[in-house]
Parts: sequence; C-alpha cells; structure tokens
Amino acid sequence: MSMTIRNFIGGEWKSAKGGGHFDSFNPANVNELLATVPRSGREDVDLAVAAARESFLLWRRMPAPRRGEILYRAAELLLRQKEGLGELVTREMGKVLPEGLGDVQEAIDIAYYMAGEGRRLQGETVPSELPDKDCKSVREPLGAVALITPWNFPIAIPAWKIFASLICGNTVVLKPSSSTPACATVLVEVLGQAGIPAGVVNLVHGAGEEAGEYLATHPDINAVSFTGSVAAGERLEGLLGKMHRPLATEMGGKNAIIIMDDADLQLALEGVLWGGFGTSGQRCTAASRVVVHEKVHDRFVVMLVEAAKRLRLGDGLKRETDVGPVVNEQQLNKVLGYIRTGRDEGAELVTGGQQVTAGECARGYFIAPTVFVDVTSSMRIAREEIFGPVVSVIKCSSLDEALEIVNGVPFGLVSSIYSRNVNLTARAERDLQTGIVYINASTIGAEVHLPFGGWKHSGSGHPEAGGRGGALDFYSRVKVIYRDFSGRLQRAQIDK
Ligand code: UN1
Repeated sequence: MSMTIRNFIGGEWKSAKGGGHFDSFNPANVNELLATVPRSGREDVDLAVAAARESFLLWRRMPAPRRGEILYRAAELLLRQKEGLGELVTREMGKVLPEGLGDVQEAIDIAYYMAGEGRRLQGETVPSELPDKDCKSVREPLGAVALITPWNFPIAIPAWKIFASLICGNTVVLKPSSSTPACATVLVEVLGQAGIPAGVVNLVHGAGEEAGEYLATHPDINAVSFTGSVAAGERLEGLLGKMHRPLATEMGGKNAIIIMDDADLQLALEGVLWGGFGTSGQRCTAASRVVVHEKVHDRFVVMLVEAAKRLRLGDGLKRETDVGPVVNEQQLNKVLGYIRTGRDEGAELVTGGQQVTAGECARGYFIAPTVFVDVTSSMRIAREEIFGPVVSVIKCSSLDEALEIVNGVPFGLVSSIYSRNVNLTARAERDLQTGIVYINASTIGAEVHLPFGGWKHSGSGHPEAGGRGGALDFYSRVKVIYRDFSGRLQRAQIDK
C-alpha cells in the first residue's frame, strides 16, 4: 500500500504550497508505488527555515544533557521499529534486507552515541600566562542548519547529520533525496515521537535543484551539510564559498583494496565481494578498484569471477538474494554507460556487464555483478566514481606501485590492504592518502564513533560522525572566554 507523504514544518505535516508532487517506487519492482511526495518550492522552504529559526533559542538553551535524553529516546524508538524501517529501506532503495537493517542500526548507534555527547561536548580549560586569570573554550551551536542527504543510506546519513546537529544545539531543515522520501519521513516521525519540540527538526521534500539549492543558499540558514554527487557538491561549494557559509561536503570515492602476494586470498575475496557488490556498489565506500600483486593476480581473478557469477540478483527482501537492484533508471543508465566506457577503453570484461531482465529481475533495475581486468590507472573506470556493481582489477608488482596507483586518483575516502606482513601493512597505513584505511578488512564498515570523511576531492574535510575531531567540530563553533579576576589591567604578551 502506498503512503501519501507530507512535509514536516513547525511540528505539522503539510502539503507543498504549490500542490505539486512526485512518486517514489520500489527499484526491485517499479510497479510497486511506495509514496506520493510533495514537490516543494520556495514558499515551503521559507516556512521550514522560519520554523527552524523560531525554535532555535529554545533548543539551544535546553541543557545539552536534556537534549541528549531526547536523542536517547529516539534511539530506543528506532530500535523498536528497526524491522519495519529496515524493510522500508529495502523497498525504497533496493539494498538487501540485512543491509537495510544495518542502515537503521547505524542511525540507532549514532543516536545513542550523540545522546552521550550531551554530557561531554567538551571545550578546553587551560592555564593563563597571567596570574588571577583563567581561560576556557566552549562549544556553541551555529543556528539553523540545512541538511541535504542522499538515497544510498536513507536512514543512516540523515541520522548522522541530524543527531550531531541537535546535540550541539542547532535546529534543522532536512531535504532528503527525492529517491528515498518515505525513509526520511518515517525517521522524522520517530523524532517527533521522541519529544523533539516543534520546529526543531523540519523536513522538506523535493528536487535538489529546486528545493535543495534554494534551502542551502537561504539567507536565514547558518550552515549546510551535503552528501551526494560530486557535481552537486561542487556547485554548492561555489555558491556557498561566496556567501562565507560553512559547508560540509561528502562526495564519494574511488576506493581501492590492495592484495599483496602473501595475503589470505579467501579473506581478500570476501572483502572484495562485500566492498564491491554490497549495496550493489552504491556506497561512497565501495571497493571499485582492486590492486592485485602480479604473483597472485591470475589466481585471484579466477576466484573473483567464479564467486561474482554465483551471486544471486533479486528482490532484497528475499533471504536468498545477495545483490539487489540499483536505485533508479538514471543510475542504471549511468552504470551501463561506464561499462561501455570500460570496454571502449580496452579493459577486459570477465563477468557481468549487462542489465539483467530475466525472471524476478524483469520489473526492476538490475545489473549483473561486473568485473573488469587489464585495467590501467589512466582509464576512466579506474578514476571516476561509478556507484554500481562494477569492480576494476589492476595489476601491480610491488607495494610502492600499489600505493602509487591507489593514491593517484583525485578521491581519497577509503583504502584497504590485505597482507600478513606487518611491515607492509604498517607502510600502507602510513602512506595511503585516504581518510579511512582498513588493514585486512574491506572498504566498508565505518563505525559511528569515529570520524567519517574523505581527503582530497572526496569532500570538504569536515568529517561526519565521531565526536571531537569529527562531526561535533562542524556543527558547533568555538568561543574562547578569558576571565580576569585580578582587578587590574593585565597585558598579555607584555606584563611578566
Ligand atoms: C556511504 O557510503 O555513503 O562504512 C556511507 C560504510 C557505512 C557508511 C557508508 N558505515 O560503508
């Protein structure tokens, strides 16, 4: 049964002022309509921003531990609804059910974690260079923040941003991806049930170019956090840079797994399958490059091709499905386009490479798990983010060469190395130019209490998740307070 979705503004569910709407479908079966969604315009965004501004004073003055208690209740409610929400994730964006449940679990984790941060939110207290004077720094919220989120983690990524914003004392306007509006709506519903006051979290549905961009550049917004495509992120960087508005962007990766000649190949294989084809390759953290030592290259390719062929495509709600659909027709065409590019560039396609339309795949957007070999680092399939179930295998002859290949792309989100040699893994740990490095583990599986963010073109360098050194640094600003209780003029740098 399909839902009729509304915006959530100032604690009320509202249709779009202009009356327009769009639909959300199940990508495993496009005949299944999930939701009819308001297509918001400027007026709707104006109302949501006004609601966020109005509630800011009340929310920022609520003691942070009290804000944390509300977040804790949200975590408990999400836990109770985990099954239903996980299924909705699978139905709305296609990832297999265990991953849909994982998406929800990641939101639960961040809610508990940020609830605890309400009793920390540390600044610093340090001695002054002068007598009878003390110095401290405190964290203050930014104001009303705009959060623009993608479809690949339709619960977890909004939750990363919302809970970090809220614990710092900000109010929020969320514009979720137009491909996953139902997931965002249920998440916001739960926040209301947890006791978040009206106006503190607002939700506006619509297209990125309309509602999203207008929201991000709205004069009454104080900061913007965006996760999504490179093109949209770079556009926002241009617009907001001119406005001197804080912007956190998370725009993807071209992540690689290095497999050295002494690696446990079976373990590495499992890592490549999980990293390359989990979520149908639609993660910023997906392992889309595998750099394999020449001594084990051919053996590993045989293992990979056999295993990739065995993966079962289908509806993610079915227990036996390994790989679900890609999210929509546009992604389908984009990924198929990259597969054509790979062939044209001279890479050898060893398995997959086409849309699957047989049997239960007939009504959805399915692409067979695809592996290219003989890929060189200058090819587009080895440099650009594909965001689909496509793995490019590149041969190397030493760790140095592997590091050069991995580091030689503009992105820098995740990398991984499989080797039993501690000296090699320690060198890789030191020299890999990515925000996240895994040793003997795949490229996916970041945990919420550590910062999540890419280097280089992967993002702005303001990580998601984590506490100090992570999301809290973006969603708060530091105020330094000097208190002089000497009763006389004391001059720093001058009086001794
Ligand atoms: C993303 O791909 O956008 O490490 C986020 C992971 C997840 C988060 C991925 N915990 O793959």
